[in-house]
Amino acid sequence: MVRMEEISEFLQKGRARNVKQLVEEALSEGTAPGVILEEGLLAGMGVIGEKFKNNEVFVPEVLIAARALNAGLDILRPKLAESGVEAKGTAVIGTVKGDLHDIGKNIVKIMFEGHGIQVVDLGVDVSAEQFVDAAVENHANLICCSALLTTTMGEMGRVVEILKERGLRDSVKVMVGGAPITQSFCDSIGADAYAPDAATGAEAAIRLLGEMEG
Ligand code: B1M
Repeated sequence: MVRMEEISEFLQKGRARNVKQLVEEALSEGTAPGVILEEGLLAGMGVIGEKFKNNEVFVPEVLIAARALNAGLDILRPKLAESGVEAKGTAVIGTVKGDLHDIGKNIVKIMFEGHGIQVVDLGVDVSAEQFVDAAVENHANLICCSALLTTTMGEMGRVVEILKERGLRDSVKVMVGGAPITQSFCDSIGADAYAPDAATGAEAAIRLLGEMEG
């Protein structure tokens, strides 16, 4: 019988092939897809997220673990759909207009997916209008903006303004992050959350999505 801890441990070591094999085995033994997701894959990614936050692992380890997560998710995704396990919400993510830095944004995306949030990745150089349009198109509850340049962070305030102009402010939350962003900047533009790192960002996203449900 495959133990969920084994899946979690192989994921943390970035062993994609082992993760894939164990997920297949666990499914064939009759373990529920939701259990494999929560107690195997997401538990393992949670450990990586915590270690990344504490500087115990770095970008390469996160990317390798993410590859293993995806190998497991590829097997699990159709089974999850069949068994009715729903994503915890949808987030639109991107790096703001004029800014091409995407390493941090990609890690935030990984951590979100590791927490069971569906992510629509708009890439880099994304205008405020594009963020809002994509949120509407994808029925997203959360817009996540990353900025690495002091010259581009102003675009985040535009996202909040456009949501207000379109009467969407109550239905879409806004999270901001990136090296030059601070809590006081977040407060000054009226965004809903700031996170200093990807793991904290994923936790904040779960909290915001929960607030919207309740
Ligand atoms: Co650029 N760059 N860069 N750069 N670059 C910085 C940001 C800079 C601080 C370097 C410096 O001068 N010391 C400086 C900005 C200065 C400022 O504005 N105050 C700078 C500059 C000036 C520039 C150019 C203008 C240089 C030039 O051409 N003259 C140019 C701009 C291009 C553009 O965007 N239009 C430029 C270009 C580049 C490269 C293309 C060479 C490359 C980017 C490659 C890529 O991303 N694909 C690059 C890089 C790599 C950096 C540094 C060295 C590293 C950034 C990085 O990836 N960090 C950076 C210096 C530095 O930060 N030490 C620098 C690792 C990453 C994991 O961290 O992105 O902070 P970070 O993400 C973290 C958190 O911030 C948080 O979670 C992540 C993981 O925990 N987070 C969020 C991020 N987004 C979040 C969103 C959230 C929540 C959390 O919620 C929505």
